[in-house]
Amino acid sequence: MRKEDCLFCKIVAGEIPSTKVYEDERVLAFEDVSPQMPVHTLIVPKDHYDNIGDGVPDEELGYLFNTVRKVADIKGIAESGYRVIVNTNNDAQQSVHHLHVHVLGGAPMNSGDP
Ligand code: IU
Repeated sequence: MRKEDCLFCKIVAGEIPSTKVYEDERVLAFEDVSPQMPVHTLIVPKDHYDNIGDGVPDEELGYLFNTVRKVADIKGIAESGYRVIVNTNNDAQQSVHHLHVHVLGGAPMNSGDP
């Protein structure tokens, strides 16, 4: 289900353009507009959840996280490695309140990197 005035719902609907990495009936992966690493892709469920604590069904979460592997393959970082981040609420500085997974990689990371 969609939420009014949600940026990522608008991206899912194609109302705001994005650089698509992967899409199927349940999820969309697109390039982060402000990449923190050479590879920085976001994966969102097409249905709206504010964050990981928003009653996301197990099956939805499983599907979302299995998409990480597909994105890593597409972006060519499956072997070299990558970091997966899900910022949740204020202390984590979640800025877009539509559940999303950051997939970061493409270069060696230190502990202070994103
Ligand atoms: P966060 O986990 O909520 O902090 O991450 C939101 C991300 O969404 C952040 O990395 C932004 O660069 C990214 N983003 C985007 O890709 N397109 C946009 O129009 C906006 C934010 I606003």
